[in-house]
Amino acid sequence: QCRVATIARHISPALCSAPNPFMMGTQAIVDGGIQIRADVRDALERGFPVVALESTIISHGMPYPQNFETAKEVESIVRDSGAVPATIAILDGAPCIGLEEAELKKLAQLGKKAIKTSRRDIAHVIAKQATGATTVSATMFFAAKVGISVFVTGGIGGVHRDGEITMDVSSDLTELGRTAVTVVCAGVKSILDIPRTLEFLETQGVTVIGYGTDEFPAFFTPRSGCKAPTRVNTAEECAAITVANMNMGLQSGILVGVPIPAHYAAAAEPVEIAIQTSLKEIKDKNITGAAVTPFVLNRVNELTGGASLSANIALIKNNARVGSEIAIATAALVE
Ligand code: PSU
Ligand code: MN
Repeated sequence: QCRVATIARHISPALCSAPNPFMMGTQAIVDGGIQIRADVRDALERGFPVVALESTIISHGMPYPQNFETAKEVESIVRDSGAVPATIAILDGAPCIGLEEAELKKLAQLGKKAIKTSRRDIAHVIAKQATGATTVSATMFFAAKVGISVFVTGGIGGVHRDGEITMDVSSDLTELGRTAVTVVCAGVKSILDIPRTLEFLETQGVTVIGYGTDEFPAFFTPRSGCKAPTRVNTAEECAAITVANMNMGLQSGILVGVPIPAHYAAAAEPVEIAIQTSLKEIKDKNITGAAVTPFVLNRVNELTGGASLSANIALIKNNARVGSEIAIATAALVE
C-alpha cells in the first residue's frame, strides 16, 4: 500500500509508486530510494511541524568547523522552537531527509569536495552514488516530494549582475516558480542584481514577502532599496499564505525575506566594499557558473576578516527561529 501518501496530502505521486517501504536498521525508512530519518517521518505522519534545511550552505557556504557548528546550532534552534529539523543532502547516492550528526560532520569536512547539487545535478549524483550537497533548488524539490512545506536557508541565488548577458540566473528562482514550498531567507545578496531577481520571481509567479518590512532585504543589509511585493508582520500570516497557496494548488513557491537583525547589520559596510572587490576578481579570473557564489562567499569572508561569516551565521539562526514559527503556525492551520 502507499504508506507514504498518508504522510502528507500534497506529496508527489511518484513516491507512491515506490516499492514497499522497509526499515533500515532503526534509523531510517527507504521509499523509492529516499531515506527519511525516523523522527522526521514520524512528524510528517502526525502532521507535526518540520523545517527543511539545505546542505550547500554547509559544504560550500562556510569553512570548517564553523559550518558544522552552525548546522548543529540551527537544528537545535528548530528543535527548541518546537519543530523537527530535516537537513537534506544526497549521501552516497541516497537522498536523505534528516541527517545524523556524523553525516552533518562528514559533509562539513568534505566541503567543496561534495558536489554542489542543484536540480540539474540530482539525477547524475544519485546514479553515480555520489555525495551531493543540495542547493535551495534541490532542497525544495526533495522537501516538496516528502511533504515538507517550510524550508529555512540563509540566502537564495538570483539573477547575477550582467545576467541579461551571461544568462546566469540561479535555478533557485525557477524552482520557486514550480515547487510549492515556503522558503525563509534573508533576501538576496547585493552581489546579485536584486531588481532583476525580483522581476524574474514575478515572471515565475512566486509570492515574495517582506517579513516585517516594506523592502525586500539584501542579506547582509536589511534594505535593498527594492519594494517587497507584499508585507506580512507575523508567522501566522505567512502560514495563512502557505495554506492558501497549497489549497489553491498553485504549485509555485513562496519566498519570505527576513531582514538581518539590526545589531549585525551595523557591521555590514565593510562587507559591501569586499563584495565590490570580489566581483572585480571574478571578472579578472574569469570565474563563471556554479563556482561564482562559493568564490564570492569565501573571498568576502577573507576580506572582512570573518565579519561576513559572523553576520551570515547570525542571520541564518534568526531565519531558523522565524521559519520554525511559520512551520508551527502552518501545521496548526492544516490540522
Ligand atoms: N547564498 C548564500 N549562501 C549559500 C548560497 C547562496 O548566501 O550557501 C548557496 C545556496 O545553496 C543557493 C546556491 O541555493 O548557493 C545558489 O547557487 P547558484 O548561484 O550557483 O545558483
Ligand atoms: Mn548560476
